[in-house]
Amino acid sequence: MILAYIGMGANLGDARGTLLTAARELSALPGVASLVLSRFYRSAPVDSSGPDYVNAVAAIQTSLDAHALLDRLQAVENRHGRLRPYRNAPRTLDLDLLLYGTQAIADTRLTVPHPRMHLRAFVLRPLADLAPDMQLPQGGLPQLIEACADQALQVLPD
Ligand code: PH2
Ligand code: MG
Ligand code: MG
Repeated sequence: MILAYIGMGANLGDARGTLLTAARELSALPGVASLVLSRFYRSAPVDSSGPDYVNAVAAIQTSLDAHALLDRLQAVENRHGRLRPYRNAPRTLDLDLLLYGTQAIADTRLTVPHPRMHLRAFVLRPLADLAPDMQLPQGGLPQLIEACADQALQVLPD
């Protein structure tokens, strides 16, 4: 089994409800054994426009290989009405494979670790809920979070 981290985001529709439903769907996938969800965070869109985002991170144990997992994530996105009209367009659901064990993958479909995750507090803060001592290639989470431009994240109450 591999420990993988999934970045979850939405800024259209019932964003929080969609993330909760998507987390349940991920945990029910064949080849996914457990799922732990971070807190939920609200923040303004980064490099984008539209309503505020709700973001979270899920940690899963999986026997799926990275590309099969990516296929499943995209199928869940599509089931929630995800459209891709242009880069960083507002979206009903975004599921990004952030980390797949300790593997580094770079091909036409997938780059892991996610190439921008170390720059985004909306990823790092929920990630730190689950793995506060995690080291990324660029450094530890508290130090990376401090250096992020998107500091104004609001923790949503449970
Ligand atoms: N995702 C993006 C672009 N900008 N901003 C926030 N706050 N949260 C996101 O999830 C997000 C974003 C592209 O995936
Ligand atoms: Mg994304
Ligand atoms: Mg994405």
